[in-house]
Amino acid sequence: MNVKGVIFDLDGVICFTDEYHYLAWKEMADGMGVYFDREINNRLRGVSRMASLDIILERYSGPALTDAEKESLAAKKNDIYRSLLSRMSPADLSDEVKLTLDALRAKGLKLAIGSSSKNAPFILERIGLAGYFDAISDGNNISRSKPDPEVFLKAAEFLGLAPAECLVVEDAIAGAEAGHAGGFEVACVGDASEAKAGDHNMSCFAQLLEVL
Ligand code: B16
Ligand code: MG
Repeated sequence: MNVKGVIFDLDGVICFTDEYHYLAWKEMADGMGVYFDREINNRLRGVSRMASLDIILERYSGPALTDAEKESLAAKKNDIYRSLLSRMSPADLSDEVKLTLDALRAKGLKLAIGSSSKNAPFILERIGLAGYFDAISDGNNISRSKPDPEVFLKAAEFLGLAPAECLVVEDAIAGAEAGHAGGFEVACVGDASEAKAGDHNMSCFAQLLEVL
């Protein structure tokens, strides 16, 4: 592989905010009497905020909600989520991830974030990685969510590289699909690796040093 850049998904790859997403959606769903559990939460991985709300509302049986009401529910969840995120600190960045990132950079690779999250800059700041990446493409600069490849295509563009020159690293099946749809080679960890959704299905993040 002639890789010049690596594009990392954020949640589930660089750090783990699943539990905070779960707690925030749970509080919102409980408030409206809608059943929500961790199994449903697993379906939200890599999925945009509004698409996540639609999945949660599959269990809702009240009067039809207007777009404004849905926006307000998503905003309520996001307020709870951000107050939980503010508890994060550089201790939430593992040594394995930080040392691997540093080693990839030392090989001369450009490093970018490709995340569906509109909270990506805040999360990076909390874990001590503000200003670390060469480019950030996130939920604030895209109009279509994974499995659409837009977020990764923008990340490659921001790096000044072609998709064929970049490796995408993902934990979600929708994210691996997005990478392939954009013409990227994909390395997976977590759920996506177990489902063998990547070209490289790794057992840990540090295995990237064997792939690259
Ligand atoms: P927000 P990633 C994704 O981040 C999360 O996996 C997903 O659960 C979340 O709904 C989505 O970001 C949007 O997040 O509400 O913060 O904009 O995995 O693409 O880094
Ligand atoms: Mg993810």
